[in-house]
Amino acid sequence: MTAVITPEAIDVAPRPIVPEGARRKKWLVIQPKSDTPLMVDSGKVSMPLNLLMVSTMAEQHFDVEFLDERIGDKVPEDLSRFDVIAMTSRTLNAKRAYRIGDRALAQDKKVILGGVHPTMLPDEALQHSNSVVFGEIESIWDDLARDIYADTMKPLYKPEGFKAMGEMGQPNFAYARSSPNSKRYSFRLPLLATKGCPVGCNFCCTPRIYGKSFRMRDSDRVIDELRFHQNAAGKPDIHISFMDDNISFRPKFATELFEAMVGLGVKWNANISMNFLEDPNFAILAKTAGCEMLNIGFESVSPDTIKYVHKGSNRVGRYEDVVDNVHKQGIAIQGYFIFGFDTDTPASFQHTYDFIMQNRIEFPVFTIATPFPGTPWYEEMKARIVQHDWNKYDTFHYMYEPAKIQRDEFLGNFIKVQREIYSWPNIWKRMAGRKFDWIWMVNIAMHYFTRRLTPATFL
Ligand code: B12
Ligand code: SF4
Repeated sequence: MTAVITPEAIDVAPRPIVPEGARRKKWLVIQPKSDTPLMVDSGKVSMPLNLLMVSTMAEQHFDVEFLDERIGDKVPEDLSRFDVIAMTSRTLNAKRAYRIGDRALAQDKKVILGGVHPTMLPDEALQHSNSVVFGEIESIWDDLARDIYADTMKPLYKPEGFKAMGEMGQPNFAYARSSPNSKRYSFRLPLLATKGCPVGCNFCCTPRIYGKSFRMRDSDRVIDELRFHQNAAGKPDIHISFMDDNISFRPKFATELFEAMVGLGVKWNANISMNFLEDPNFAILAKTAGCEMLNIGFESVSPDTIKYVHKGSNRVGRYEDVVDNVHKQGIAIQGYFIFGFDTDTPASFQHTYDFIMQNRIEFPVFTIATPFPGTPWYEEMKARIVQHDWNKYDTFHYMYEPAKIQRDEFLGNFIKVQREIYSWPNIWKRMAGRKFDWIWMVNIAMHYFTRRLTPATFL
């Protein structure tokens, strides 16, 4: 039997979000700084695209004030001007977000926590807030906004499904730019073309938040946003950091996007999984589209470790071809390397060193394997973790004793490999022939930073 849909059923008007005649409520949106002892938030920081998106959603129905503690903005002691305090949090700034949350609750404010850490541990986050948003705000927005006005906020907002990216608006950068401290933001503007990464590495939070989904914006909308930034800057050569988890997961989309970017004059960098770079044409196209650096998670040069972390997109046997394809186009590589998995041995440090030096990786980043709560790997490692202070979940702290390396040897080698890679002669060897630019400056800063490291730095 065919269901009959009456015109009345179609005409039912949705409940308005702001009740007629109601006062517009006021949000304070906060990017908390982290209290990690390392230099994660030092120097220039990138504009928090997540909170710009949150503020852009919120401004539809609320007045919004925005502040970023990382650049020196101060959270007022007295929060009486606000109705809602909305914060984002990763694990490394969760304690700070919770402290602010407690203070706001004590002043009878509504507190909303979102971002990776509250998504992973909503019960913990709820002890310091009224509501936790699982994943992205866009997919639950109408319910949350309506409930705030109706004073019926739920403890958890979890989307049934994800909203198409085409329906998401362009973030309003005025929130970040209006701060008197905005000069502490990097000149690289954050931009999003896709969301999700179905590769499924066991240490990564992304698959837990977005599952196997991978969504893309219309490439035309991305181009519009780039043009918007060019117009605002009054020049074509702006610098963009794509915040995508993995911009190339659908090569057809990435190809279409990069082709549309050719000739725009924008310089950019992006996270990319390396299997797409096995095809030399991909790097050629990326270069023509303005790419100056690719952020590649090599993670390890050991096939056993790659298998252990379920990183199906990395084939160790193809690493050198990938690097070669990228370097032939003059694109620099920020290469991520993780130490401390159970598959690692003391020799892993030497192997990694050899790979980096032989392939002249311009900007290697060394981190310590960190089981983030909510990931499948955290469950596996939980009983062995010796570090329980969230402030230290910044991927630079010692978390547990790896199966084949004892702690002091591990930390000694972790320092040694960094010092050697960033020694003057080795910087010179890796960078020779490259014109002096910001990647040189990073190497110089890393030289001095690595001289200061001691085992205690990582405990
Ligand atoms: C791009 C990126 C970076 C960039 C930019 C960071 C920045 N300024 O935002 C750079 C390279 C600088 C970076 C650095 C680091 N990163 Co990072 N990064 C990412 C990545 C790939 C995307 C983040 C992003 O901007 N996405 C786009 C925005 C629009 O989406 P979103 O962040 O998910 O925000 C949405 C929702 O979360 C929600 N939401 C967020 N906040 C709030 C708040 C409220 C109130 C509400 C309602 C909703 C809400 O709505 C938002 C809009 O849709 C994520 C992976 C991921 N998917 O989260 C890792 C990720 C966040 N990074 C991670 C890590 C570990 C780091 C580093 C520690 C790495 C390192 N050793 O240097 C540093 C820490 C820097 C710092 N001080 O925080 C981890 C964090 C894990 C954890 N549990 O904390 C992630 C999850 C990757 C992983 N390994 O799983 N990162
Ligand atoms: S490839 Fe990168 S973004 Fe994708 S699941 Fe693995 S670590 Fe996460």
